[in-house]
Amino acid sequence: MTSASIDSPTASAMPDADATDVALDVVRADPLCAETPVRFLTAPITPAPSVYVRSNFALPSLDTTHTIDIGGAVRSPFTMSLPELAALPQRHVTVTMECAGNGRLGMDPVPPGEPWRFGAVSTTTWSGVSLRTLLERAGLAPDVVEILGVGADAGPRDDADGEVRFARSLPIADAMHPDTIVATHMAGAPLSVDHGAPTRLIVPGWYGMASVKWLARLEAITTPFTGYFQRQRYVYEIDGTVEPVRRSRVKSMITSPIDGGSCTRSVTVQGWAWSGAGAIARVELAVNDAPIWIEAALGTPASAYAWMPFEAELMLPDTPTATIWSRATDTAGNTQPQRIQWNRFGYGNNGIRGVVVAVTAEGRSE
Ligand SMILES: Nc1nc2c(c(=O)[nH]1)N[C@H]1C(S)=C(S)[C@@H](COP(=O)(O)O)O[C@H]1N2
Ligand SMILES: [Mo]
Repeated sequence: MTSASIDSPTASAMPDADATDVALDVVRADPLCAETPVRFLTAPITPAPSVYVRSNFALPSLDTTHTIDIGGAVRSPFTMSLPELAALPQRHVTVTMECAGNGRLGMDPVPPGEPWRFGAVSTTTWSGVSLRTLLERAGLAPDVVEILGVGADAGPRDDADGEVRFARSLPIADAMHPDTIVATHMAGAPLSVDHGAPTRLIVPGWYGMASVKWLARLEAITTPFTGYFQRQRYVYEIDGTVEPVRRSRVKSMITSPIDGGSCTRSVTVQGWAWSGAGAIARVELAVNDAPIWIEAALGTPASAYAWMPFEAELMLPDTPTATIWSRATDTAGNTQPQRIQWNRFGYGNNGIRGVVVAVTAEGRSE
């Protein structure tokens, strides 16, 4: 393990003394892009005001008269109002959602894009109606391959002509999964504007870009979508090849001790692991350059889509600082790589990461 790959900025790990009541670490003010501060990442369910926010364009202001159009290659297109949505059977899903750009600052060289550190990930409960219920009512044509979610937000982009609207597609199987929902609530309260009020998609297991906010239209399409956010952004672009970003890669994060903090040699290490490809099978920890991986104990996640808690007791070496690494493996057999293959826009950084701590000698006051 090289210390180069732990290049982890620790600004959020060392908040100002009076910053403890700040709910979010702002990455960009307008439109708001903000991370969950590390001190809130220890909670299994992220406090609602600290759920990360990522918006590409000026926020659309939609009110309670907002409706969703369901159309495209369907038997009976229709328009759904919010009261009609509220009258349908409600589903609740607790989901760990991560922005595909999370950890971009840990890549070398740092790719263009919002400068996310490691807090663009949160876990909360979303409530609404299964997307499937709406699609069944519309009646999909037999040749439908994807469902397109279109947001009410749009704006100019440097590398596109005219206005670009936020839109993202899902394969039929993911769209028809009962836990893919058209959500109206987060953590038991109506969605805030930042989180997509009055209604958005939630796609468990996928990076955040699939969960289209300010949902205006659902369209059944018979050829794969090729819009801006499917082919120019939220893509893994490597040596000219382009692959849309989809499910979340297996990843882990140590939340205690915190990066840049201190601890005694004998320390309880805790954190979270998650994957869009399956449950977490194993989390291992290592210290400094020792090629010895110690298996952590796994706990019980809040749901099948929520991050897995892990914990282990370690004895750190008698050195002033130590780096503690975590590495997760999912039940599909994916393990976090030492370092990801660099991609042009800096998505999907699930490379093994270490937290650097100052080691306080026991029995000695410093
Ligand atoms: N309409 C619309 N939906 C969107 C976005 C957006 O800019 N516009 N951003 C996406 C991205 S990149 C992420 S990571 C998630 C973030 O959801 P949150 O702001 O509720 O955390 O919303 C997704 N849905
Ligand atoms: Mo994102």
